Amino acid sequence: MKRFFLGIAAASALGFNAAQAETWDMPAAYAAGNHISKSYIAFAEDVTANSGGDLEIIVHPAGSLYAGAEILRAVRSGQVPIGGRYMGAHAKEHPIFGLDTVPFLATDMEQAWKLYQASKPAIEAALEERGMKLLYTAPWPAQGLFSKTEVNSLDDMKGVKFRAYDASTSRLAALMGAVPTSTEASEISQAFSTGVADSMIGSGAIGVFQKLWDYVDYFYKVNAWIPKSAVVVNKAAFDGLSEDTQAVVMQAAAKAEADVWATVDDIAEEYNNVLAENGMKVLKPSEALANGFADVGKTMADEWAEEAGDAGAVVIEAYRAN
Ligand code: PCA
Repeated sequence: MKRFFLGIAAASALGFNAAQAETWDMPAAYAAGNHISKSYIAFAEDVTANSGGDLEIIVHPAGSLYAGAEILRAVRSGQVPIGGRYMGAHAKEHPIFGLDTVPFLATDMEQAWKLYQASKPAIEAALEERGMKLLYTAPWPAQGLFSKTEVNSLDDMKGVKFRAYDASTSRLAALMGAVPTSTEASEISQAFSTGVADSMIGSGAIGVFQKLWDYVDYFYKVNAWIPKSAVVVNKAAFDGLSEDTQAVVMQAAAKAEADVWATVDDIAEEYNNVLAENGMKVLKPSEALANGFADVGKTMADEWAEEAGDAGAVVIEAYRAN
């Protein structure tokens, strides 16, 4: 009997089984050590361990396989079966992808989770139209302002060189009168060391892993928005898995999602502590600065609503109702 089972195991290891063992490369844009990449790695290890060798997922962080801007297209076209990507950067393809980058709509994790739940059906539908499936999302800490010089109000941002990472942060720069330049997170050091950027919006996560203390002295906790990165899979690749392996993937995704949402607040605080330990001034924004951001936020919320139309209004309503 034992020998019989071993025989089957050997046969499937040699590829005689219908569902063959697969290895999936998973590109990701951000540093290996940050909480988003770590979540992907835990998810990948979970799938690899629990699929009985049917599916191994290997995460390639820091843009080493594809740059952030290319990841969604690579998954969509099937160049890679799976990827992790900052969702807000795709707002031009569908406004729902950018809802979580509308300033001040959700400013703590509880609100961010509600916003996610309210928008999830629309996000899933937009991905499905593009041949992809949402596995889970991982939140970034709330976004704050990094600056070389002290910023007491938005007047201090006029003409300042500002690193943007998507259309929303470019728009924010324009509304502040700053001068945007777009770079991947992996190119932040280069942008600041060559004087292309003197300020940026981001989270402590980026501040820590790009060692922003080498370039800037101030981090203002504006809590402007809580963006998410999404783990998405090519639909055909997912459908090609056995039912058992699909279930393993979905379970690992649910676990990774629960874990990262439950721990992000503590992690965010640790990141801010590391910034301070390295000499940065981690501050609450002045009232004038907070008000300035609130005004810009209103403009951007109106612009999003116009762009997203009735479908967007339904999502906002669902969010507010909870
Ligand atoms: N920083 C990312 C996106 C989210 C965040 O906090 C970036 O700077 O590219």
